[in-house]
Formats: sequence, structure tokens, C-alpha cells
Amino acid sequence: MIKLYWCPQTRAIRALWLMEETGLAYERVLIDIRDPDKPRDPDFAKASPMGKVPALSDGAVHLADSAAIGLYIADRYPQTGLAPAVDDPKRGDYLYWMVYTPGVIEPAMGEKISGTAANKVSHGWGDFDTMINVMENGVKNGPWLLGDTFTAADVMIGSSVLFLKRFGLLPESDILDTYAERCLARPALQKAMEFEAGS
Ligand SMILES: N[C@@H](CCC(=O)N[C@@H](CS)C(=O)NCC(=O)O)C(=O)O
Repeated sequence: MIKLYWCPQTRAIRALWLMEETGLAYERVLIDIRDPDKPRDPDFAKASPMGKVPALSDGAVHLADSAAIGLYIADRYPQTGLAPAVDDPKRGDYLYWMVYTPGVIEPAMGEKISGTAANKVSHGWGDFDTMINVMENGVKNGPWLLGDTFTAADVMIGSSVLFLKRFGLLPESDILDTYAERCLARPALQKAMEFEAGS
């Protein structure tokens, strides 16, 4: 059975949400990242070289990082309908948005929080305002990034918009607010939030 290593109030919410969207059977394995001395499932170290959550084991496959987990699950289990097929023209947009969170949003957020000067041309993540504008353009036609079909990319971008809101970093944006509301209305995200609340 798929094992999802997670911890409440972390980026692991993305992988929990994703797994709830799939309808696949999986086991949640709690890793208390705030207590490094707590014994951990031995497969966790194989899955997460940095000891970070989320991470996942699926038989002989072990991997970490929410984007990597999303890409893996959606391709490995195409019946979940969470990714366009490799020959679908929408695949390009899908891949772009799947890596937008680790490649652009999080570095731009880190820069903003730490007050480090942006270098829009040299830094691969551009700058914070451009990151927000590009994301707004991505979701403005909606309801989802790829149109009518919800994909794993919406888990990545939707959770990032919610994190930006939680940190008070989301500028006024009806487009992103409405998108966040649509994400919050998904039963799978509600279920993931219930797991967090009950853990
Ligand atoms: N790029 C990773 C980041 C994962 C990450 O940084 N997780 C944090 C919690 S939000 C963590 O596990 N920190 C514990 C540690 O580094 O020891 C992802 O999106 O999954």
C-alpha cells in the first residue's frame, strides 16, 4: 500500500489533498518533524534524503517533495485523471504549473519574507510581483488552470495561494481569492484539513 509521510501544519497538506483527490487507498504515516528524536518509519529515510515531509513510498518507489509526488502519482495512476496524457497539448501547461511552486513561488516568497533584493532577470523565479501576476493570468479563465478539468497542478498552485494568504502575503486579488474559494470547496481538501485538525 502507498505510504504517505506527513506532519500537520506543513507542506504535507498538499500531498494529503492530492491523495484524497485520487481515491486511491493509502496509509498516512505521521512524522513529527518538530521532534527529530522520535523513532521514524525506516522507509521515510529512503524516501526523503533531507528528512522533509511530504514523502511517499509506493512499493519499491520512494520519493519526496510535493511536486515530485504529484507528478509521480498522477502519471503512475492515470485512472485518477489528475494529469493530461503525455501526448495531450495541455501537458505543457500542466508541467509548467507543476513546477511553478518549488521553482518560482517558494523562492520568490522566501525573498519577500527575508527582504532580500530581487534580481528579476538573473534569478530563475523573477520577482514576487511577477510571480503573482503570472499566477493570476494562469487561473483567470478558470475554473481551473487547464480549464474545466481539475489536475494535480491545481493542488500545487491552490495550496500555494492558500499558504500565501495564511502568511499575509497575498496582495488584493479577486481572481486568486475566488480560485482559493473554489479549492476550499473541494471535498478532498476539506478531508485533508480534517486530518490535520484531528491529528
Ligand atoms: N519542496 C518541498 C519542501 C518540503 C519542506 O520543506 N517541508 C518542511 C515542512 S513544511 C519540513 O519537512 N521540514 C523539516 C526539516 O527540514 O527537517 C515540498 O514542497 O515538499
